[in-house]
Amino acid sequence: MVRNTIWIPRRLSDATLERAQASYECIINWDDGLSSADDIVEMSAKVDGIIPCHSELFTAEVAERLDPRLKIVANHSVGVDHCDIPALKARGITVTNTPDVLSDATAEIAMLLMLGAARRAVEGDRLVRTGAWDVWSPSFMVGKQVTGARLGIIGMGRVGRAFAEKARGFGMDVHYFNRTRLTPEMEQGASYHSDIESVLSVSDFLSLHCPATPETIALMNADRFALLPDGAVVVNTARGALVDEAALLDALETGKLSAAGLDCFVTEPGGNPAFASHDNIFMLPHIGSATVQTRDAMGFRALDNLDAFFRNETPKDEL
Ligand code: 8YV
Repeated sequence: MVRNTIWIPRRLSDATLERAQASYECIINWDDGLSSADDIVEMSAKVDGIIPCHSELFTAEVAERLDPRLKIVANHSVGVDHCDIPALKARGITVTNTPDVLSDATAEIAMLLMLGAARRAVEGDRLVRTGAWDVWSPSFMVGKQVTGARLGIIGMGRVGRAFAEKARGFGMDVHYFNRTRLTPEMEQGASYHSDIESVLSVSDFLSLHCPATPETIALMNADRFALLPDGAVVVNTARGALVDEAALLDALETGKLSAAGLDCFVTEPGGNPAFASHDNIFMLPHIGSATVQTRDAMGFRALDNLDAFFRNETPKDEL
């Protein structure tokens, strides 16, 4: 039987690559470097499917130029803002993602960022690491406590709900905004707010968990930061584009916000150099889903989608 050929443009987990090679002719980018629009177009003539990460950009311009051989873009990500889905569909290309399997890992990183930002992890780590820790006092490095505080979540999808569950374990009072209200079973006691402004007004801590779409770009702008309680902490593990980074810096510099925890940035890789001098910004390089278990699960979910597609079935995660 002729095996389908797929392109894997990033170094996915070993288990994923092993399974992929058992089922497909694989072209693997062992170097793990980024692919340009021209690279993607060139590869599309050689393969039936691609498993890209969020780092491979399938813009409308790329979609237009893709070779008709390419039939499926089986993303190794839950976010699909790197894909122009209508443009890909217009070319008859099936697009899938990997929901569910990364929710806990991403929620863990949100928790790490929230605690690290609230308890001044950057500053404390530097003090000890550099040998500059030469004093202790009860008024030293005092932070903000999460236990009993109000947590606002924008976007109560799978990751938002996983984070809410973990936050309840810390005794937080969970509030949320979502386009539609959840069922009581899914709410688990969280208070629903029908508009973003209302949830902001009660968010001692705010965590963003919505996708980047034209409607959510710069969702957190100067006007919205102003609505948060004084000294709020903002956490973003979703997409950098949700935050107006200049407005965030402003809010930190005026003391409106006490701290921020960020795993994603408008510019990636790289981040925002203007953040570097602010010890009250706890930053990670987009590693929300980077655990062994979750990387395997993401790779397997993308392969499940490919396998279904090539069996002429509808992939579970077709968008
Ligand atoms: C991934 C992500 O690290 O799934 C997403 O949307 O942003 C991250 O979990 C990345 O996309 C891997 O491809």
